Amino acid sequence: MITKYVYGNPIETEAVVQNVPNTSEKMPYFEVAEDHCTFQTHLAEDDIVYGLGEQVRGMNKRGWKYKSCNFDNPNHEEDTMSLYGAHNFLLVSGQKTFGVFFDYAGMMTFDIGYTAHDLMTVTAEDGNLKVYLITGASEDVIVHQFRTLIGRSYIAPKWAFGYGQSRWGYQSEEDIRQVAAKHQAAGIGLDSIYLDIDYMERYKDFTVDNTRFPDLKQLQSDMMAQGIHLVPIIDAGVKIEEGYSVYEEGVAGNYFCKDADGNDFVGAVWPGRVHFPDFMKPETRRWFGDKYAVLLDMGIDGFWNDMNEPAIFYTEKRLESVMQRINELSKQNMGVDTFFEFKGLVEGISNNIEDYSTFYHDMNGKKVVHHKVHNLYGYQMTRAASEAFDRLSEDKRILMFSRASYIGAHRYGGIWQGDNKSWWSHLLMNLQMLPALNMAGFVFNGADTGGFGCDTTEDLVMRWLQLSVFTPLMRNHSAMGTREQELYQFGNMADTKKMIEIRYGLIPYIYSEYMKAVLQDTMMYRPLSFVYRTDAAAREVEDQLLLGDEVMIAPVYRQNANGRYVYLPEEMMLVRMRGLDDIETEILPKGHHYVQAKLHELVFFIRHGKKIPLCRAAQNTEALDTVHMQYLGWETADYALYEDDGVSKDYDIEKHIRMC
Ligand code: MIG
Repeated sequence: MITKYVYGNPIETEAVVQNVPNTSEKMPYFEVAEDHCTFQTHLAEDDIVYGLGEQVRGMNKRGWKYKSCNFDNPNHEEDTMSLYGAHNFLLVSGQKTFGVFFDYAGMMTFDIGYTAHDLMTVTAEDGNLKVYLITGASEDVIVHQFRTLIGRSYIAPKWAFGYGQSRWGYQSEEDIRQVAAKHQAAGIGLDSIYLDIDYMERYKDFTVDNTRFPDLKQLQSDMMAQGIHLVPIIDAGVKIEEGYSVYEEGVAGNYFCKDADGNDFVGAVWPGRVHFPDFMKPETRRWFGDKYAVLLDMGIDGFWNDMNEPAIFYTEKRLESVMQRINELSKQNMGVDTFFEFKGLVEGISNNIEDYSTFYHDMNGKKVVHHKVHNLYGYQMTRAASEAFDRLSEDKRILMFSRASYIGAHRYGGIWQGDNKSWWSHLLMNLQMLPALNMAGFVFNGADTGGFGCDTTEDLVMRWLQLSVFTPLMRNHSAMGTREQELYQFGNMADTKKMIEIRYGLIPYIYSEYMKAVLQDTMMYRPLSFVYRTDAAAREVEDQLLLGDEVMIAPVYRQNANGRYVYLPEEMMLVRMRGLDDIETEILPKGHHYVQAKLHELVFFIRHGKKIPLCRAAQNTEALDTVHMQYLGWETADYALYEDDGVSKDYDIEKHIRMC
C-alpha cells in the first residue's frame, strides 16, 4: 500500500507517475516535526536500512550520515556524504518493514543511526515536500510498488550490453582506430568505443574537432562496419563564444540559467566560461535535445551526459572575489592563519555549494533559485536528450546514461557510478551499490571497470571484469594521466580475453534478466536477505548478491586472494569458469565455505533447481547465436528467456519470453 503525505507547497519533481491521493492522516512510523523539516523513526536492534541509491558504504546504510546533494566528487571515500545522484528512497527491513520516498528537489540529510544507533532522522531544508510511505508483505513487494509508482525504467539497446572501451585521453581518430584494431587483433570482443571530451572542438557541445577527427561520420561508419558503436560524451555547460551557434541560439532563445540581475549566469568548466542551459524549462529541453541530431545524423546511437550536477570549476563572481582577496594577502607577509585562509580560498573555488544560490531557473514563469532544485538538474538534462531521441529516433533505441540523477531520471536513461578509483575497495563498492540503484529505478548501470582514477593493476582489472561480466554496463574507463588499462596493456591478456568471452556467453541471460526487471518493475540485483528473509547469516551478507532468480554472485575483491569465504543460504551449484569451454561445476551444501578462485577463474553460483543459458562467444552482440545455447545448472529446470531484437521498441513481454 502506498500512502502520500504532502507538506507545504512542494516543487514538482515529476519523479512519480501514478496518481496517489493525499492523505491528511498522521504519518505512521515517523515523528514529523511541526515545521515538516524533520522526520524521525526508531530503529530496532536488528533493523537494516537499505536504499539511498548512489552512496558509499555498505548495502546496510545504518551507522552513517548521508546527504542528497548531487556532487562532482571524485573521492568516493568512507566519509563521503554525497556522490552524483539523489535517490531519496529508503527501505527499512526488520521489526517493521516499510519503504519511504522523500520527494524533495533540494538538499536533504539522512542520519541513519549515526547520532544515535537506534534513531533515523531525515531532514529537509524546508517543509515543502511529499513523502510516500509504502508497506507490503516483503521487501520485494515494497520495492515493486515503489518502482510502479515511479514508472518504467529506461531501456538500453542490446548492443550496450557488449564490452565497451573508454578512456579520457583518446585524442584523435587514429587513437580510436587503434583501439578497435588492437581489440580485433587480440580477438577481444567489443561493441563500443567511447569518445570523451577531446573529440569536441575546444569542449564545445555538438561540435567536432576537425583536425583530430577530420571525418567523424566516416569513422562512425567504418566502426559500425566492424560492429563497434561510437559513444560521445555531452557536457552540461555551453561555451561562451561569439559565432558558436549553440551559444548564440541559447542566448537568443533565453535558454540559459540567469544570475540575480537577470543576465545569463557565467560559470566555468572544461570549455572555460560557459552558460548552463535551464533544463527546468520545456523549451530549453526541446532546444538542447534537438542538438543531439548533429551526432545522430552521423549514425551515432549512444551518448553519455557528464558534468550535469552541474559541476562548476569556478563562477566568475567567486573567482573575482578570491583573486581580490589573494591580491590583498599577497601584499602582506603570509602568516599561518592567512596561509590557511589562502589555501581554503583556492580549494573552495570549485563546486562550491554557495554558488548554487547565485543562479536561477524559470519554472513556469516563476524564478526559482538553483539551490532549491539542485538535484533535478542532471535529471532534466537526461530527459532533454531522451525526449529528443523519442522524436528523432522513433523506432530505434538510443544508449543514454548520465552522471547526475534524481529518481525520475531512471525513466530517461541509465547512470554510471562516476569517478571511482582503481582501488580494491571500490570494486566492492560497485557491488554494494547495485541493489540500491535498482530500488531507485536505475537498472541500466555499471561502474568504470578497472577503476577511473589512479593507476590500476593487472589483477585488479581481472577481478573487476569478474564482477562487471554481470552488470548491464560493462565499460573499461580510466582517467587521463593514469596507467593505460585496455586489456591488451597487460601480460594476462589471454585470461582477460576469456572473461570477455564469458561476458558474451552470458549476454542472453543478463539481457533477459535486465529486461524482465525493467518490464516487471523488479530488481535485477537483490541482497540475500530479500529471499532468505529469516536466515540471520544471509541478512548480514554484504559482499554477495542475487542476480535474477537463478544466480548468486560472490566476486573476489581482495588483492592477492586465491579465493574467498562464501555463505550459501541453501544448496547451490558452484560454477568455475576459465573460459566458455573450460567449466567445472560442483554442488555445495548450505553453509559457510571457503571457495578457491584463482585469478583467472570466474566463480559464481546457481541456485538450487535453476538453470541459466549460455551461448558461444562472439566478436560483438550482433554476432551472438542465441539458437544454439548450452545450459548451466539443474537440467530439469525451466528458464524463462526474454529475447527481442534489441533495438526496436516493441517490449511486449508475453511475445518475447520463451521457455528454455
Ligand atoms: O572533470 O570528461 O566522470 O568519466 O572521463 C572530469 C572527462 C570530467 C568526468 C567523468 C569522467 C570523464 C571526465 N569527466
